[in-house]
Amino acid sequence: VKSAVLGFPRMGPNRELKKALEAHWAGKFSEAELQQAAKDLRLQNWQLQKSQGVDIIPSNDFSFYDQVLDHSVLFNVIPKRYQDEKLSFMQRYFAMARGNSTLPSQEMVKWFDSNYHFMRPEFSNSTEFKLVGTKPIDEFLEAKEAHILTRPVVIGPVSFLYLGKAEKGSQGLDPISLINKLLPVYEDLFRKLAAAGADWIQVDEAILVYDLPEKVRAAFKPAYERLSKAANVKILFTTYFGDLGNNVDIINGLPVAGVHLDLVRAPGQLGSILSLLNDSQILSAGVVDGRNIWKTNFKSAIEIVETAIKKFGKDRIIVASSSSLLHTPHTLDSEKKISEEIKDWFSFAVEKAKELSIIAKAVTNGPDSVRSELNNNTKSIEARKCSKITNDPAVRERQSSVTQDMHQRKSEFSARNKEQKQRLQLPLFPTTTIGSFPQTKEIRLARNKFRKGEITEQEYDSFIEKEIQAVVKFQEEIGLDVLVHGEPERNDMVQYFGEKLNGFVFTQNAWVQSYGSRCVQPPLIVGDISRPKEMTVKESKYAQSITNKPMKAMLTGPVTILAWSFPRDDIPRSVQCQQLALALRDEILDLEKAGLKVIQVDEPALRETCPLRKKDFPAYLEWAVNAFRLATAGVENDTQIHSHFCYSDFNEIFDAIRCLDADVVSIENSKSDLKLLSVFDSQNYPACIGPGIWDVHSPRVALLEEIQDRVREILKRVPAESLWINPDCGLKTRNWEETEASLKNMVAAARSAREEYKA
Ligand code: THG
Ligand code: ZN
Repeated sequence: VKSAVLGFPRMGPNRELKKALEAHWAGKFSEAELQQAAKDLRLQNWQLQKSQGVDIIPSNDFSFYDQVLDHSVLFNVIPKRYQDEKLSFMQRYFAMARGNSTLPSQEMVKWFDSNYHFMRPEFSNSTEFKLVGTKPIDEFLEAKEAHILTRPVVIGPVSFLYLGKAEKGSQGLDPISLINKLLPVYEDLFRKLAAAGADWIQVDEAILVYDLPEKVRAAFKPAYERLSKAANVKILFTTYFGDLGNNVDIINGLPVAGVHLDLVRAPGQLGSILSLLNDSQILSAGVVDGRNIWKTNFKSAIEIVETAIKKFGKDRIIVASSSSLLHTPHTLDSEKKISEEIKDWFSFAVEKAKELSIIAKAVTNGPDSVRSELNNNTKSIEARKCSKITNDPAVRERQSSVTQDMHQRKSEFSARNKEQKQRLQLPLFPTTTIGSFPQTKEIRLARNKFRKGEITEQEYDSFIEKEIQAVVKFQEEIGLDVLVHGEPERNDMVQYFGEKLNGFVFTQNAWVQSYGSRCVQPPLIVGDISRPKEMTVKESKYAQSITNKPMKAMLTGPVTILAWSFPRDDIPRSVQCQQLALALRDEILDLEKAGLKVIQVDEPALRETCPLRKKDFPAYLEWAVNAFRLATAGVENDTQIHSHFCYSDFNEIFDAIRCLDADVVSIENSKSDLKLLSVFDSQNYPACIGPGIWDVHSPRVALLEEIQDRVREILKRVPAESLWINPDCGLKTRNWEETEASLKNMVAAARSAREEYKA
């Protein structure tokens, strides 16, 4: 029985790729230097996996930015706007990824239910599929030169088309209709890989975990009939992130040499697949979690693999990671501050590679061949189960006493609205921002110095106070109505809370790629969650004390903290979410007590955490919405609760957003041509809305006329008394110059709208 990894994190142990990319973009690192750094990292990753004993190592899992973008470029799926330019290959690639001085980037979207983002392919009627460059072949040969025979990874043709969209100007085009034009290029690629010496190709058709239109489902069989005959190379038809559900019938009779299944998220599908595969097909059993950081329970993993072996025999089973390990941090070795007791519960990418080889040995040569590894694993698993750290009776007791009315504000919106108006005395079309202000070099530097102990707590606190003073003064001067403190003390909107809550462990170097060169350090939830003390009150209270304008306190909501952390796998997410909600409820009541009249609780991850199948939405939305309500509903009527949503197609979850019962909802909207607003319009949304007035993700300054036009358009859809005016997201990644210019225009537009409206 062989072991296999489906993909490895590509940033490097110390985010070497991020650093190389950002140096290159800054003009400090040539393209040749960048290519060399990438080559070194690839080799290092292959050798690392080999040294852990992995038999089947992936290639073409590397990417300078995103693997889906790589495929678009490889197949010449390059929208016209990027073709007209006289750009080099790499310049065009990075223009598609992140835009350049004249071109915006392609659309970036969430990869299934993960915190990874991919660049959405754009197809048009004139898309001419052909191979551009030889990346998968080059990387295969590069590994071969180092005496490592890899299994190249490619995105399957059906997923590639389905995850894409029609290019502007080709509206009405259904990408899936292009399949017959696309397949010859896949055939070409497979032939070239075979000629280079590949015996297997991992073809990822991850969309099989979605509810798919019949047309898309029907595309698989004919496509794989063709591809299986294209070249003398075996296809591993690869799915992950969930259950195939009704799509399992696609596997039946599919002419591929092997199938990979995610048996971590959906162990129950093993039986049905075993009966579907024919006598020569191979099963790759994904038993080591690619989406979380927990040590694999060898006993249960081996049991699953043994079940498969019983039916298929050892030669036809591969032990694999459930998905690519892209979503896990590089290695546990870098963590020097986590206590040994807790560290023993984790396994990051390198350690998972080792686990795979141990499981493979155990089932190939019998458990005695790895006896001490198995015994140690049992000990770790038992220790975690029994640990005082994981179980906090006080938290459980509090959860058991949660009542229905704790989810309910004291009065309904219309009554609250009156009291809030009375107390806040805001003008028509109140202006505000989403919370964060530019995170300057100085801020990052001070935070780092404090972290390293190079400045004292007093020095750091007074630095933060000065930053808050400056931001408050700035907002007063330009005339915003509801102010924020700017969040200079926060690194990341989730990591920050993870570092302050009991039940979490945070890491020094456990970075995971979010998009391009950007990474996040998800905190690890290890035990029952509680709040040892106030988390944000000091800064918000201080900020309110230096202004007469209402100050808005800023929190991340329970669903989003959970979504962007590594959750526990021993209790349901709904239980963890409720624990977070209770901790936040206390924080919110403390903020209210401290005099904050407006409190924003952001839930940008509400949509992405949705289950992959529609049938599972209602159960999820119920606990998610309840968590938000439990966190926020304790306040008085005249305390105004805001929430913010971004990166999401939230029309689909509109009912859930309404059920949050927030007083003001701000939404990222500026890119979507106001389409999103129509749903608020058509549903008679009861509360206040702040549709994003300009796109903060672009360095462009929003012009006064543009904002004015937008406000007029919005006023056709949103009642005047419900409208707030704000940017579409936090300003953390912008610089001060852009921020000041855009905000001044925004305030001016609000003022002129008030005049126009009166007239
Ligand atoms: N926090 C977390 N997850 C997220 C977001 C977030 N997922 C969705 C979205 N926002 C992703 N966006 C970003 C934006 C910026 C960065 C990461 C994700 C970022 N990271 C720094 C970097 O890589 O340079 C981190 C380094 C640092 O803190 O110094 O800028 O907001 N959890
Ligand atoms: Zn946002």
